Amino acid sequence: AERLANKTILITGASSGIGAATAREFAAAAKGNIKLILAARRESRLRDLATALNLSFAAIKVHTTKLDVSDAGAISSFLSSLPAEFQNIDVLVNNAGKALGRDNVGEIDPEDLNGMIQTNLVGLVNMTQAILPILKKKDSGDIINIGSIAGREPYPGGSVYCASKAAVNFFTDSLRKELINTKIRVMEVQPGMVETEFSLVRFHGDKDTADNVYTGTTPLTADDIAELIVFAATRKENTVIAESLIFPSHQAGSSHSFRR
Ligand code: NDP
Ligand code: 8X3
Repeated sequence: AERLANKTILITGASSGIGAATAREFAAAAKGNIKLILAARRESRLRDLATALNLSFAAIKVHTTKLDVSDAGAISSFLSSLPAEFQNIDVLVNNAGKALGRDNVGEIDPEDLNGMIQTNLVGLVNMTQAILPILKKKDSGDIINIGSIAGREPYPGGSVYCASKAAVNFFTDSLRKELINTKIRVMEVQPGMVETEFSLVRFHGDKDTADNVYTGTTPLTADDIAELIVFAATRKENTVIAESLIFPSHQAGSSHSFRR
């Protein structure tokens, strides 16, 4: 709790799943002694989460903001419209992301292609570039990017999503090296299967297909990932949890491909 006291944490994609759980976990770990900036496109969900957090923690300060990370212009106006007491960001959790479709190459919808790359890669890069000057100025802070097993082990029907997450991995690694002479920590959490709205989004709202992804398995919950993110952010400053791959106990990889 002391290591988080009075810190300002910015979480993208905080309206659902891992992002929302991470907001709750930071609040609990800091016993409310924290400032949270919650960003996503669905602002009413952010407001509901802020209301719940304010009810649970007397001291907490929560700022919610509608932000589409794939819109470069929106990122700069987001920063300039931050209330003064939220401007000194200490931790950026680049969580906003998605898979769109499970189509093989040749059948990928250009809108899905664009949606994944603009959010998972371009949005993450633009957010990082926007916040980095704040961290550099005080020579401290954390950037925690959400990658995926999909960025380490690609699978059929996931080419673009997997490529976007592999790009997150290489971007993260490059940035960590670029910042080696600073006290800024750059970290990546790579979840395996987590039950969130991820599959509902991937299958464009088809609930049956989305639910089927988890049938017969015991996926991780968003809270499990949130615990790891907050663990990484609360290590002593000599420690960088650079890359952590996290599976539910029934999973050991992404998929096997054989010609039979
Ligand atoms: P959810 O769909 O539950 O949450 C995704 C979040 O991202 C939502 O809050 C959504 O909010 C936000 N988001 C999507 N597009 C944008 C955008 N353009 N701008 C701002 N926010 C956006 O899924 P998860 O919680 O599972 O996903 C979180 C991260 O975890 C993603 O990066 C995903 O790739 C990664 N991941 C997930 C795994 C899983 O199995 N669930 C496994 C490995 C990685 P809104 O729609 O309101 O904008
Ligand atoms: C999400 C995990 O394997 O469904 O990143 O692509 S997977």
